[in-house]
Amino acid sequence: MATSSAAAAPSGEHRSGTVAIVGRPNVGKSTLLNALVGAHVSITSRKAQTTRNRVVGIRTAPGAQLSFVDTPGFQTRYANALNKAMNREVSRALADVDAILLVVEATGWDERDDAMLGLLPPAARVVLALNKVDRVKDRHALASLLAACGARRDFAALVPVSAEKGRAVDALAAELARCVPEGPPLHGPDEITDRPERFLAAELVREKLFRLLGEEIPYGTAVVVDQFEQEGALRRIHATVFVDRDSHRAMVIGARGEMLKRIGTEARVGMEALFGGKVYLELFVKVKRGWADDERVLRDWGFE
Ligand SMILES: Nc1nc2c(ncn2[C@@H]2O[C@H](COP(=O)(O)OP(=O)(O)OP(=O)(O)O)[C@@H](O)[C@H]2O)c(=O)[nH]1
Ligand SMILES: [Mg+2]
Repeated sequence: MATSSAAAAPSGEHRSGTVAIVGRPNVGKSTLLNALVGAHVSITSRKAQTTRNRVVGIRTAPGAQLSFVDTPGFQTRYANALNKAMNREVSRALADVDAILLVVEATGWDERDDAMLGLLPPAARVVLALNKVDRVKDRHALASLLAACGARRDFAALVPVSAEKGRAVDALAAELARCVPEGPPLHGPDEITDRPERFLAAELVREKLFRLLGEEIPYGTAVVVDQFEQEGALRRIHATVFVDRDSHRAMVIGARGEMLKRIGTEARVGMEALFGGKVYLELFVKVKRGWADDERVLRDWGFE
């Protein structure tokens, strides 16, 4: 076990592998993935359960290429079909990876972290990231948390990080690189995700719904891209926001359409930054009652 020391792979040796990022909701898994990759490939918000599908982000650095699988936060509180599909994504992501990055908050171990820890295969190589260390003022508390975490499992490394401030992210990547096998890079240096732009576009709309709407409504929304056309450097995208109730439709649209306009503008800015080209985005809002508990609809929308 080691705390954050940032040694690069020995010269001449290249490592390559897959790392699943897991943890309870809202600990900063997606923010950490984006910091590791250096691009906003996975959406984030201050609300729990933002991520719904696995998203792979690829980090290419001298000596190592790591494919990170971001996953939904593992939780046992809600049990509709969508939540069950989200937990299945977590279990699936744990199979066939070279290492696991378990994320907890540096402000303290939570009993909900135990549920996640219990799912990790006993033989897996697990690195523990204690994220949001920027919020910890008491160094002694952090030291005793590190000791307590070390007693819970034989972690390959324990690394206090701040995904948001970019603190110790390279050191964390170096620890993870040690956990994956030697091998050549499997992706080109410009490849940063396995997900198509169509998926990323829908996700960026969903991110703005999570960030801009109240506490309840985002959980009843889903986004489907109906049309995605590229004309030179311009992408023309039509997407539908599905909501669970009529009253939610009115909230998403807002007075004089102001809310929908803001969601559209912010999503478009995010897409233009990620895709590196101009985007024309048109959004529609439709009601589909009970979609989050409808297995058939969920399958149509890409949940397995
Ligand atoms: N202060 C602080 N906040 C952070 C840090 N990393 C993430 N956050 C915040 O924590 C919140 C949750 O971040 P996400 O990356 O969406 O968390 P997640 O674990 O992917 O959440 P789910 O997908 O919902 O499970 C956001 O408001 C982030 O800005 C950090 O290092 N420091
Ligand atoms: Mg997430």
